[in-house]
Amino acid sequence: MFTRLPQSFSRYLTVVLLLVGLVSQHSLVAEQTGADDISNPTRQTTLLNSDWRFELDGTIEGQDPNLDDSQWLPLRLPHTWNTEDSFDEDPGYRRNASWYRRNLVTPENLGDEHLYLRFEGVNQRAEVYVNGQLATHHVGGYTAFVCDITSLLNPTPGASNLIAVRVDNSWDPDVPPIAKINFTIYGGIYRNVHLLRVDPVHIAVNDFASPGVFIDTLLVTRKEACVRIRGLVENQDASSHDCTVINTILSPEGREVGSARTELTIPETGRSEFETTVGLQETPQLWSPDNAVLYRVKTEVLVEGIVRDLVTNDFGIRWFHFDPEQGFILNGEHLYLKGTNRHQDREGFGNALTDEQHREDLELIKQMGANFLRLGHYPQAPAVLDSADKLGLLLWEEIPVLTRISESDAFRQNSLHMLEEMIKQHFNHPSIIVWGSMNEIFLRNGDGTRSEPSEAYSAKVSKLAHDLDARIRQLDPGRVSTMAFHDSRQYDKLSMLDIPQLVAFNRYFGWYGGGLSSFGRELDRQHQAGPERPLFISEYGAGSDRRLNSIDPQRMDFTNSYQQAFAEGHLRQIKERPYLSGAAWWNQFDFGNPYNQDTIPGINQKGLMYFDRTPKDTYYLFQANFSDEPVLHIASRDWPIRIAYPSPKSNDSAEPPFEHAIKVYSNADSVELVVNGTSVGSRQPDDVCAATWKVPLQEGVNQIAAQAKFDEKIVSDEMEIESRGMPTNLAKEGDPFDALYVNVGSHVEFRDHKDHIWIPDQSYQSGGWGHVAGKPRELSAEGSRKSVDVFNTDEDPLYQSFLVGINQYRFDLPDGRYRVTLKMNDYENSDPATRVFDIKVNNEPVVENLDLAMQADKQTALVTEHVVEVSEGKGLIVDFVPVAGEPVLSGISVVRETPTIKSAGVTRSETDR
Ligand code: GCB
Repeated sequence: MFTRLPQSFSRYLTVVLLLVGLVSQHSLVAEQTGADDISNPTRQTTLLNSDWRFELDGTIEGQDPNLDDSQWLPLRLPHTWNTEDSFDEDPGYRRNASWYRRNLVTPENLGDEHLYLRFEGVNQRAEVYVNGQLATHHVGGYTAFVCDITSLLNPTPGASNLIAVRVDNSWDPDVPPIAKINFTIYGGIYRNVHLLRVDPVHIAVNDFASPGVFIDTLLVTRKEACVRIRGLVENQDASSHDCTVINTILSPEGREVGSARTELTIPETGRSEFETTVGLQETPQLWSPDNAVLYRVKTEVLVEGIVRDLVTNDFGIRWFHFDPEQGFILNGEHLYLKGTNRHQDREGFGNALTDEQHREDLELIKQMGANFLRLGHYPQAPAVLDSADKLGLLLWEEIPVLTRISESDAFRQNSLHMLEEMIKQHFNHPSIIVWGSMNEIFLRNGDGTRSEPSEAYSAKVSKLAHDLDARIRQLDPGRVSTMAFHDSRQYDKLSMLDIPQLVAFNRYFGWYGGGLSSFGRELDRQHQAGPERPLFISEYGAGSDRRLNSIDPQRMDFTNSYQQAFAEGHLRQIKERPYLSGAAWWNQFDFGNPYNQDTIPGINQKGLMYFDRTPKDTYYLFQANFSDEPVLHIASRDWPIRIAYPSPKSNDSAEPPFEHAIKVYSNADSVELVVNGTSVGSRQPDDVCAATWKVPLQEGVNQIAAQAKFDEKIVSDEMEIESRGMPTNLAKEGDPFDALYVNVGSHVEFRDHKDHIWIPDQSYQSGGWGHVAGKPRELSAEGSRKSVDVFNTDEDPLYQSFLVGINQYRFDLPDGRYRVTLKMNDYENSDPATRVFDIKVNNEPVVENLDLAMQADKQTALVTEHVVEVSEGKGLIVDFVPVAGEPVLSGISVVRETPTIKSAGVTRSETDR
């Protein structure tokens, strides 16, 4: 006969048997995960990501168990319904409610144990129902929440229970973020869901969804550490319990290096706190980006000698502070914070990333050599925090209170609640050093406009800023509070720079406004104005598009060339200012940005990596500056086709060949460049690790190689760069013309999907080509040079610049048959008869009374094509004759209909059509 074992002990036995593979798991533990691994005999954590069904229509009674959901979409979490619509041409994206449902089987032997659901993140309002009854609701899309579902379950073992979750990402003035903000609020259950099974006496799981145990180091030196462990134990039994809490500290190698016992009485259906300090019985192994060692606290709760709950929590031992003159000091040593920012979304997935994808992102950042990451603008997934701890990335985490606030009390309460959730949930992560409470809060006024805020509104903002900051300091005095300030007088007026412990600036000199070199001057001014304030740059950045380049890059042109120049200029100015604690580029990855269009609709393109995580050349600039590993990269992956421009004075393509600038990013002492097998010399990279050669390239494909020696190791990089000649004298004999593509009204080269390069515009010169009259313009939103979406095309950048009031476009072509393509869009009108013009080709009317608003709506691409015979050496003349308003033109291409043998234009002509 077996005697009946105490319940917890029998669970312990089951787990041991599972480990040696003697019994099979029942269905609930099919997706076992979690930090509570093999050493945990008491609680079970099960991933509940599979077998959900989804219904877009949130107006139905989705919680009703009698509702048939067999036609709902089966899916696996994480999930969002906004992967596509934030990027299409319809303005906006779906912000509404939807339903998710899943079945949950009542486990065998549940006894008096409790079942909780834990949601890592639901954007942004959630109502959770079990068997038709509301179990909980939660607001805020970026923090976890937990609910006890035990009493709502059908208690019969094996019974089905319906879990239904209504998720709503509608705009809600009471839930931060509220403004028309610059990132997508993807709706859905977009992070993991877990089921927890715990003894009635357990470490609290729903104390702001925290781990229930809070670990910090009250005293740390190189020689010793004193660890404080606090926690909350919950008793769901109807009788009180005397229990013992045993905290054991395990070294990174798993050795026991300290422990403490605390006796506790917990009232019936109540909670009790414990707090203990443990001196480490070894010289502490300090956590840092170079040595990300994690200690572990094992917390056991025993009643009458039997373990009723056990949890483990990792932590790190380190100390730090920010100094106004010396910057950031970690474990007594200066550490410059080499930083970047991260939004969590990714191409094709929206915000619904798997843990593996989150980890990949953090690894990419670590490989770049960064040691600091700002999680802008919201708390991120547990996988992110865990990876940062393990990889050694210092973190700034913040709540999404940005751009503006709502004046309602609910907004204020929700902000404070989110802050507490964030801090309590992530308290034990050694990676976190800074808590952020607000970002650019005066970017817009309370009503969403950019006008001067009222005094009443300003006072509310200031009050909330003070309250959030005070709450940070109260909840976590071991870390530092911060806010990100943009360029606004309001902060000075309200003395807001004196609120946080770390003052951080978002500055975009050389992008949204101001000159590149003003950046450093502004920092010096701030440093002088508040010499007692430690300073950090929380954002600086410029956007780029792999299709755009220029030999004359300019502010906000989205060329790779400008992004590189901008980043180099900033890195230089940052390096020159040792009082700065560090700086974080905005942003590591391109991200979803539904309102402010750059050159790709719906995407903020300031990433060092594209939305799909392909690195831009600029990624390697940062890697060369940040990393201690050898870095060598020919910075032209996004500019593989170069145009050999003739000298502007020349009317003759026999001029000396155009010299192309080839840049290499490297942290080597010296780099050698080899072009088509011949060395063009060695160079020492400059103060920001860039070395540039001017080299003539041969027409067609060139082999470019760079190599450098790192100690005894030779590192090399190579790529092909194609050079395409561009004759000035189009009709010149022996240099027959094939095709020309012109990005009208722009100084930028645009590479289309067939690799045609739409070259910068110019005014007409005899023997050559160009426009006659017209004012260059760019599509812009809100008075800045930011672009706006052009519909019916994915060649937005081509249409975003144009000539207004153009009279004529001329090409002095040799005789032959050509296809002429014109690209246009009306950038300002949707009313008929406001912009009407005729188009004539060599005096023949080809389009009459072209009313752009009638043919295509405002900001919609319109293409016309015409085949024309050029004869008698007269060349090609396209006239734009105004009937009403001014004619506009965005792009023009001329392609010879019968390809010549030699390709002399700027394209491989026969692939054109
Ligand atoms: C900022 C904001 C950030 C934007 C960024 C930009 O200052 O804090 O949310 O995405 O500028 O790219 O405009």
